Amino acid sequence: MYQSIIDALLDLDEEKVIICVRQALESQMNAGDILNRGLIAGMDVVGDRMEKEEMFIPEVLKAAKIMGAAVQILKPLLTEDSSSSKGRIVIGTVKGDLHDIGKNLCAMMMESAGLEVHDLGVDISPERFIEALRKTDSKILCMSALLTTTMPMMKRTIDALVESGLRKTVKVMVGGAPVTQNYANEIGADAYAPDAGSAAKAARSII
Ligand code: B1M
Repeated sequence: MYQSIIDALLDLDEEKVIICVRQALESQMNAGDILNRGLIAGMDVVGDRMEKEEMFIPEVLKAAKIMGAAVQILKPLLTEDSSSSKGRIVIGTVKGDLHDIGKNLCAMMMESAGLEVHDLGVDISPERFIEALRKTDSKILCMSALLTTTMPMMKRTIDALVESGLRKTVKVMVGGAPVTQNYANEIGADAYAPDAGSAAKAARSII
């Protein structure tokens, strides 16, 4: 079943992906497994094909759109019900980077963990992160980066946070495919999470 989701995603067949996801749910498969072993595994193959120039940007965008539609079906099953907010966070993809699927998953899992999430979107400059932290009085800054070339923006944002005086009161969490615990330590982040589920848990434990 996971393979049919991957195949349909690679065929860019939205209808078939949706049907496969629904069928997987009907046969009692776990929503987290459908996400990780079907949709995310499929996007990994899309990435490999993109690297080998077997798939091009418009096709990758279409795959990302299909993934987004499928995640909407899984969303109620991936998230717990949360009535009261247990803290505020600001999240965004760093400046120069337009990847948002993983960041959106993090935001979704954090919301479901009871956090008030201020999602700024993609291509967010250090100044915009700082402005949002001030405006919302959030105590956690979450940054996502998918490109090795945009990872240094995380450090630039932390430096700007220090300059603004906010670093003493704001904890910083970083993540995204090329980001590692070592990199997080190197740039002085407080936390690193490899996936959306652990990002939500880490944010909760920081709060
Ligand atoms: Co881009 N892209 N892309 N792309 N793209 C990658 C990242 C790449 C690895 C593909 C490849 O070559 N194999 C490669 C990066 C190489 C590198 O830097 N080492 C790449 C490249 C090169 C590029 C362009 C430069 C291509 C070009 O123009 N020539 C360009 C850059 C544009 C820009 O950002 N300025 C580009 C463009 C795009 C699209 C716009 C077409 C599209 C993005 C659409 C969108 O996001 N709305 C796209 C896509 C879809 C991908 C791949 C195929 C899939 C990414 C994805 O959504 N994965 C990707 C290949 C890959 O990752 N295998 C690739 C699924 C998602 C759920 O995973 O985002 O990793 P991910 O999130 C995970 C974890 O990382 C974690 O949680 C999630 C799982 O639960 N996580 C966090 C994420 N953020 C977190 C934050 C946290 C904690 C955890 O705390 C705060």
